[in-house]
Amino acid sequence: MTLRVGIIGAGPSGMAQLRAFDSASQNGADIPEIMCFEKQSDWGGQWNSSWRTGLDEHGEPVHSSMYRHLWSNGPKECLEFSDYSFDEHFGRAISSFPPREVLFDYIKGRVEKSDVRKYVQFNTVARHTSYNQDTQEFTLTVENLITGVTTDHVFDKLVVSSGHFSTPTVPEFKGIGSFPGEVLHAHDFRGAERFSGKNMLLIGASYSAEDIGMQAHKMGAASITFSYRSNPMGFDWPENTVERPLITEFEGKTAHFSDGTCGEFDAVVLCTGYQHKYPFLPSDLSLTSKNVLYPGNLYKGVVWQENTNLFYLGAQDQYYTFNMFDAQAWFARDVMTGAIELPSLAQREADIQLWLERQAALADHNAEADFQSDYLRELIAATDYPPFDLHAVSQLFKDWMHHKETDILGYRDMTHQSVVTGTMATKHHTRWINAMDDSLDRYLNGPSQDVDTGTLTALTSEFSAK
Ligand code: FAD
Ligand code: NA7
Repeated sequence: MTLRVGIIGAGPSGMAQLRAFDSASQNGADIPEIMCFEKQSDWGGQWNSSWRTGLDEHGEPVHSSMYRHLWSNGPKECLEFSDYSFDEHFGRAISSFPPREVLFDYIKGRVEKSDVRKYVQFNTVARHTSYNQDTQEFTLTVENLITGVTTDHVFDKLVVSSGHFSTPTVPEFKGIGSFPGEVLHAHDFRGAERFSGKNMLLIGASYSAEDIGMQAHKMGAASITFSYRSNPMGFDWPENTVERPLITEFEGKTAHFSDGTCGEFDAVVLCTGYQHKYPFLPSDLSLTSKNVLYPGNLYKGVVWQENTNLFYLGAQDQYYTFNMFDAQAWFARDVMTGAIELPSLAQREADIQLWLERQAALADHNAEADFQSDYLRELIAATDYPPFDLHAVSQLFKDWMHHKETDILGYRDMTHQSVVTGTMATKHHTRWINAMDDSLDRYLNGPSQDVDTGTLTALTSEFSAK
């Protein structure tokens, strides 16, 4: 009987799974019966961002946490597909840190070359899953969000690729309920323009805090204060930016910090991360984890330990992204088809423990990048995913982190070399701090295009600052 594969989510991870089967079929392999369910009306996951906050047009939680003026926060050379280069997609060299729409275009380009879109049911949300031990089958209930009709589908293998940066972690702080200004979580942040002239407080000390803080700076915020729980980010911030330890309480507009200092603020952004949340899975199949590089209970970070018919893609914290999802999808595919034979439960557990011990000993960000490179090395060695120089990518990560340390506002102006094609990125026509139009058109075609009056002010500042 033909293998029946269900995929939940058509973001970069789900798209990688579709591409993995597509690639095998091009090499002559039988393709399983595949059904992919995507609750949004298009694929791309986080990269298919929305202006909406809270609930979408169907009353479902808005998925994407991305926002206007989001530019890649790592070099594109660290995430390049090894079977579909940036050169192939754009037909020329581009810069190392493109904006969201450009990367969205890139990930769509690969899957649009094949006909895998036919496997995806859009506007369709996974609601419920059960597993029958006797028949070893999953029954997945999905709802068509346009018609409201639910249907059941039976699968031999189930791939969870629904992402884990959508359900915000929202801690409580004494007095925050009486704060008279705006309070929002990073998930609902859509752009910093309205924070021009404001005193901003950002709680958290990771990617979202750093980027939203510097977006606010770019858009003219009066001051930015970061509040950290564990460690400060420690970058060489612009003059209007400081880091303070955790808030003890709010009193009106005033926030008090644990070092005894305080400040008055106009708006608070909780950059306090996200929860793993799989409301369509029973608890015995549902991953519970913090945002870490190696969640427990997943063999090779992919195969559910107690039920090897279940696979998770992209469940890790991410240095690598698109190419890691590929490595995982190729691995999951080969386990599903039997091309990779799984070791015993005990051997798998021993393997997981080794990775967890190594994770616990990671000393710094450089070691974390090496750790994830080693993880990819193992996965890629097990499949026919085109290998690439992981040592070189690890070095790119380290260079990038060093650039951030030396110039937090300028690291996106640096250029890096592709390990897939050897192409050196071009210097972008506009420095990130001055780039006020993040569209694909402007990115590719530069400042020579016609300017409408609505964008004239912003563009003038771009030109004059170059
Ligand atoms: P997602 O992109 O989250 O996609 C999951 C998909 O599953 C979505 O399409 C969603 O609609 C769907 N889905 C969810 N639940 C259901 C359901 N019940 N039924 C049906 N469908 C469902 N990575 C980078 O490489 N560079 C960056 O600069 C970068 N910036 C980021 C900035 C932000 C603010 C965030 C949140 C993430 C960023 N990332 C970045 C990481 C990003 O998460 C990954 O690049 C990538 O999008 C993860 O892909 P995914 O498919 O695993 O998950
Ligand atoms: P991360 O990277 O998971 O970071 C979450 C941050 O929030 C981290 O600094 C946490 O501090 C902090 N946090 C969590 N809970 C609290 C409480 N209760 N109080 C104070 N601080 C808290 O999430 P991000 O949103 O920054 O990034 C996620 C992805 O989005 C990433 O892939 C980017 O590419 C974009 P900790 O250090 O744990 O003490």
